[in-house]
Amino acid sequence: TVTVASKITLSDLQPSADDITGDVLAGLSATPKTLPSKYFYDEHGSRLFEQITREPEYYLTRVELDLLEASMPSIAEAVTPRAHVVEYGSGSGRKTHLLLDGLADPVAYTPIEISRTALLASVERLADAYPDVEMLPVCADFTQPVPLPIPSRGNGHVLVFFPGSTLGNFLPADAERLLRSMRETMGAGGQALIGIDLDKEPALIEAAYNDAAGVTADFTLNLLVRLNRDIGSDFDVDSFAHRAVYSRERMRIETHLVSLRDQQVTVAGRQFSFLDGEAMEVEYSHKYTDASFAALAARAGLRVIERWNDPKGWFGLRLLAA
Ligand code: AVJ
Repeated sequence: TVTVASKITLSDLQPSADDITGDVLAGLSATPKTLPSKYFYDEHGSRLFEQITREPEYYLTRVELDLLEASMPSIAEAVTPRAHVVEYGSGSGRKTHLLLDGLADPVAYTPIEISRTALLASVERLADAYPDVEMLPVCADFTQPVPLPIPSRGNGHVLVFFPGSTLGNFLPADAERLLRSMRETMGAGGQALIGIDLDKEPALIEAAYNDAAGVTADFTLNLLVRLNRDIGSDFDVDSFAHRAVYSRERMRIETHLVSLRDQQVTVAGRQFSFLDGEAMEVEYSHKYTDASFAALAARAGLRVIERWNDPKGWFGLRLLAA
């Protein structure tokens, strides 16, 4: 544990460095080929995602912010007072502000984030705004159970905050595993507030992942740019195209990079052939119904104790307890 600035105590659980090359070689050897979406978020990718959230078609962030703001009084009533707020990911700050402003007397704030730079930047901003909230950032991988630092004002009840429908990026079995880890991190009497994008008219969902300005396409293709830079692969970025289609049956956006010609790609001295039209899987964004989310939570040993949906039923917040 190190004191980074007054009032900020970092727990550094040193997540093992990502083996990008290993993950990419494994993904390209699979049928169909896949690449992990977690590698979208280099510096440029994170900026492109922020830009996506401002595109007119990408309703998720706007609807969730409005829902959180409108529901905050009712959320504050349902959450056990004097919460130790534990956010999965460091967030853009706006949702965190709404939550910390609206809760009754939160004692501590712990973002859990794998990037130390993003983690420290976010708590340094928040420390000034919330002098009475102890900042206890943890550098770790939140898909594993995380031992939490104990606030100096006492071991309050934990409220895990996982907004943005980021859960939707995980395959159902992985989402279940993540929720199980969350249940352990929450501990006895803990709660979790989770944002989920809800199933709706496919055209609306597909538009959100195919914005007219092409920001989402740039975001997807940036994965190849960053791999070329960071692991020395030679993807010809102009010979791939972004494609995002909603599968009603699986209730998820399936994002692919489609090869625009027969071509070879070399990664770490190994060659991979792509056929013209071959689609490589790069991201899933699962959507939920009330029933499908409650069932997922139940498989992880969690119960939905309160729910809030926006007036159009596009996006939901769920309060879970063990
Ligand atoms: C940040 C994971 C919530 O899946 O909607 C946005 C990422 N991908 N557009 C999502 C994303 C394409 C986003 N999450």
